[in-house]
Amino acid sequence: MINIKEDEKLNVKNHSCAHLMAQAVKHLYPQAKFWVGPVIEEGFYYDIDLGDVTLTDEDLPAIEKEMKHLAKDGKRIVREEISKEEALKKFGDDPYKVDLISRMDEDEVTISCYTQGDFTDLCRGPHVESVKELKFFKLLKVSGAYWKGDSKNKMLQRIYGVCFDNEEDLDAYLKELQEARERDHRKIGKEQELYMSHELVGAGMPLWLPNGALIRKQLENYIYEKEQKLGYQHVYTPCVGTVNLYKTSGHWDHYKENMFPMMKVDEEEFVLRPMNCPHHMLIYGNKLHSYRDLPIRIGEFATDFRYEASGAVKGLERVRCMCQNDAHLFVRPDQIGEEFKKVVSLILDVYRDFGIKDYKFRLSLRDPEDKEKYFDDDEMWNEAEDKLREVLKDLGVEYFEAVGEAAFYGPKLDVEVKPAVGPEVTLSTCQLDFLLPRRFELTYIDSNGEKQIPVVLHRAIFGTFDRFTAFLIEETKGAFPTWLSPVQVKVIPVNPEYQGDYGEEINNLLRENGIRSELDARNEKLGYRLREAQTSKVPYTLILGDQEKQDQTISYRLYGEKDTTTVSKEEFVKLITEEIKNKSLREK
Ligand code: TSB
Ligand code: ZN
Repeated sequence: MINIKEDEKLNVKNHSCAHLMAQAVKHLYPQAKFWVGPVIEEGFYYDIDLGDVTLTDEDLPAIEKEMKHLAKDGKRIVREEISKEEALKKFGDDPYKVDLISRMDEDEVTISCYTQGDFTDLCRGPHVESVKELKFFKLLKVSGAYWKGDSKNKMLQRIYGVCFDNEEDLDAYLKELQEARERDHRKIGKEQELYMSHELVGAGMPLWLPNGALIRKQLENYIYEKEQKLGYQHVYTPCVGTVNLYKTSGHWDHYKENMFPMMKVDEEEFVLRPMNCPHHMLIYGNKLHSYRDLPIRIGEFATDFRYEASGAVKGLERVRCMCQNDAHLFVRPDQIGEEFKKVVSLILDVYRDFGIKDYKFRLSLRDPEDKEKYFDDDEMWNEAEDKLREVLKDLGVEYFEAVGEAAFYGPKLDVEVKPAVGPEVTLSTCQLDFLLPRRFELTYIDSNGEKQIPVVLHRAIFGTFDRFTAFLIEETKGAFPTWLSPVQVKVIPVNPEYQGDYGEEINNLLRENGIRSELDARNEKLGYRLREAQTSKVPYTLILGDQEKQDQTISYRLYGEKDTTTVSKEEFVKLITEEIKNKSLREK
């Protein structure tokens, strides 16, 4: 999808279109006061105070109509520079503008304004020459947005729109947008009853429904098995810790704003944990380790709580209660490269299994000019960063470097993906850490009998089950591969009166073989039942008529296909069992 903000010409056009929209809103709602109207990746928006009026999407066509009318009028957009005093005089009765003006840099002596006909707005510009150039636009939606993004402030109305050079581009974009909305995991999550939210539980606290829970369980089993084979040891630890635990780890000082507030129980002060590293450090420290024991890999499917701004919370993708597919790997410095390579290989392996192709590796490094910001051990940093690069080169992995983006405690590698709607997010992560083992005074005994400090690799392959599931829903558009589908087979007797018993027999046979099958012998028309199976995206629909019953066969139709194939019932069990065992992907 095109990034409008980054396209120089479209950026200007969209900005001008935001002004045109504001002008139209002012005509229709004279009480309107305007806050900011920036260009974004998807077009533009304007935050508006309409007093007591709350807009809905149904109000947008009237605003669009007024915009078209104004655009036809063809007024020129004229720039003017005025002094701060003049600006304050001109916009003195508008608290939003006064706020903007007073926050401008001291050395900004003049302020630019843009006027088109009867509408003037403060703005840096640039703009198109005349509103006449704004022909192909569309207002997309309206939503509430707190002034300055702060929930203590007044709720303003945010109208989103987009503007293009011609009709074709606009149509193509709207079509893409529609497709993205169709793929949005929040929409599919609701349709397929994968998860829900409830205000009584709280924002960003999803409840996994049976269908979603089934998918998650498959993911857990899948990655657990892989990790076990790779020598991980899985643990269970509580999702709270004392404030002292997080003071020891440093999170209390450096991560507090992302944490839920402290709660007191008797004399102990607890926090809901935002990360699991401290617990795993304690497990490592529970016994003595020799250099021969390393690497030690402690894994956990661990629930964490993080404060995410209410505006940032999004479906399963950005939650406040999440479950990480976490592990902490304790290694000797000489093992960093090898262990890191194993983690990256595991990421690649998993992405291959899920058919994920569209992702970027980002290697976050220290800014050598700004060493203050980082854990102080030059040699360690240089060696580690070189090693990470070397591993990525060895594996033939393409990546980009983000200098200055490393954590205080070490460099890291993240995998970035693009959701259907909204900015990129991180799925997998692997972070090197020189510091935490020191804070917890962790050691191992080297070959000379001396105490040494291990290095830790924090890694999450799925990231969290929440975010990974959100991504998977969007990747597959809800048509999951058979091994992950909550319902794998729908058995439909053509006429339940005549083939209902055969349907039941087949359904039982499949269930006995561990296949998630459901019988639809409702007294509904065949077409209706077939259509319903289709919209639920179940991979296999079995259609059983007289012929099938007589021959003891099965006719099946794959999701998204029209043809049916007839096989013996034994053959069908065999083919679907193989497919599930191999975790085969569906054709796209
Ligand atoms: C990997 N201590 C490390 C861990 O050992 C850690 O917590 N890293 S993290 O902060 O990067 O989080 C791990 C992963 O959780 C991220 O890569 C991301 O995929 C996922 N994640 C982070 N925040 C959220 C959130 N609010 N909702 C859903 N998933 C999230
Ligand atoms: Zn960690």
